[in-house]
Amino acid sequence: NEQQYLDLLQYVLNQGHKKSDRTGTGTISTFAYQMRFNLQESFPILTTKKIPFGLIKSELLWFLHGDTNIKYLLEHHNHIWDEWAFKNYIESADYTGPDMSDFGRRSLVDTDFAKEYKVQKDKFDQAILTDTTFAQKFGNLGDVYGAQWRHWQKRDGGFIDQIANVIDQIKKTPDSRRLIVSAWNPEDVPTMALPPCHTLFQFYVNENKLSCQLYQRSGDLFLGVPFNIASYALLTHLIARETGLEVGEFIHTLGDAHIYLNHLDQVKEQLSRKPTMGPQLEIKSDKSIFEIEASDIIVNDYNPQPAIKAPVAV
Ligand code: THF
Repeated sequence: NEQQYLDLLQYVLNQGHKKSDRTGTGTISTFAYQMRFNLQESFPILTTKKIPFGLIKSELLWFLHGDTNIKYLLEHHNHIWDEWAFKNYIESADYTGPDMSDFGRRSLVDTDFAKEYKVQKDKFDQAILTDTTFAQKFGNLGDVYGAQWRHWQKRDGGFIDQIANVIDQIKKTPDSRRLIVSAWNPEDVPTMALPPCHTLFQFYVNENKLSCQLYQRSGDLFLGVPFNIASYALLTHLIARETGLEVGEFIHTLGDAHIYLNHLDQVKEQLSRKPTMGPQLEIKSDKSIFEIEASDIIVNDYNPQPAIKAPVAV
């Protein structure tokens, strides 16, 4: 299972071409790649570096609740979406602190700036956590995943709950070829903090087993993709449990599959490691998919090698 991910890293190192990107960091990139993970065997969370599963759980539950405000994530000590909210804040008229433009790149090359950035960012996080009005104004990322999954806005003023609908369809018409959830809403893309990277997913039922394929338009192979694999594997488990099915496969299809140029040393370090046996997922609750809590979900026998730190491109 995990070897496929390592093969992808090696493939992009070998075949990737240099490509500039939105964030100005630069990448090596290839187009179109597919991996298949058998969810019956083990839970696909990497063992060649430590992946913080707690962050994956709180992010997925945040999506499933239809929440788009980083306040919930901060309450669960999850900071993976902070930068995008912080960016909206410093570009607004309400921000009066020191110049924070281009903070992602500057904090990597300028240690004084990095200190100041940390001060401003901690202040921002505290304000989100303690000031409800501030959180409503600046914690919201726009109509990102949670909004499209649970309340896709309709022309007539109503909304569509794609997750509830797809669960219902899997139960009633498991052979359907329309078991699809789309996060890509062309009308909303221009106003989103970040247009969805995981664009669309489809379920498939065979021999009482539920499989899921994700189409991801853009994949940050070192930081994001290991999260995305584990996250969609968990989602498949949760939907299977909700519909009374076993798990089948998770198929991950990538569009622009890239390694950021400032992740190359980390990738080489990871490729020097050997994967070990994957863990097993356990869900210790009979609460519904919308009520389940992070503490109900655990991975057993997860013995990863040490984490490998890398900066995230904003
Ligand atoms: N933007 C970019 N450039 N890459 C992404 O992977 C990405 N995401 C989400 C939105 N925008 C993105 C955010 N997901 C980490 C992991 C996932 C993220 C963002 C950041 C990260 O830094 N992971 C660290 C651990 C972090 C921690 O411990 O706090 C790691 O080592 O894995 C793709 O969905």
